[in-house]
Amino acid sequence: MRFTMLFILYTVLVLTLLAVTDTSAQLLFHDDFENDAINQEPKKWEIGFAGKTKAIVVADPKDAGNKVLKTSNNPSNDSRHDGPGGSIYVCGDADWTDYVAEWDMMFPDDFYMGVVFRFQDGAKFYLSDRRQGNRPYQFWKQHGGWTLIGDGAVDNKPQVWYRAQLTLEGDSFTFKLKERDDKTPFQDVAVATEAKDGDYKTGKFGNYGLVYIDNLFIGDSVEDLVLPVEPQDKLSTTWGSIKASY
Ligand SMILES: [Ca+2]
Repeated sequence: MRFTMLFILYTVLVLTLLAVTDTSAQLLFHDDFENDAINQEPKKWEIGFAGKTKAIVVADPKDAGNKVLKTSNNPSNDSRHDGPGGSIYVCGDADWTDYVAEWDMMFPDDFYMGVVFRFQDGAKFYLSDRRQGNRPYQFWKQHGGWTLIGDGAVDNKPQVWYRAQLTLEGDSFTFKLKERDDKTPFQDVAVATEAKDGDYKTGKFGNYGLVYIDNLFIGDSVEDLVLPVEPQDKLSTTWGSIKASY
């Protein structure tokens, strides 16, 4: 009996360890900028395209107690990488392929701006951006020039916090946008923009032009977009509940 009990405990422990160390689905990146200093560059990001602008962490224009990323210190029309030569800041790994990203985003004014993905260098990446008119939302491919690969629409206006979702699955890209306070799950939100393109398989995630970004989660699937419990805590919690049940 004693042996059986020990065997069960051992089996549970091994299974728990396997679950904790399972890397098949995971949160790949998270940043809420709360550990960054105001007016400094974000610590978890790097410069992907070195232009004339600087991304800095600032107080949220809508909530002074919250820190957010302001991706350029220049006005929006002086922050694009082509033309004026704005910088692109990126996060993540060069070998990232498919993932789901969700983040808060606010547009300072009615101009071109958004995010880049599968970023390889200043002339090889995909762009997801809003266009002028507070409605068009598109996917572009940068290859030294620009090719429009997806045309869509979603109502949006400046100075409002939105929650965005970008899903990458092989050569298929999907973008959704809703107001941040809207509790509708993304699975019930209409697709704003879709595109298919197979040229760039890997790359980092970053900004395009001047946007405000906060609460960025990137993971293998929607289920992974939560902050993990520390493995040690998970293990001791499991052990505690096992011991308490005997
Ligand atoms: Ca924040």
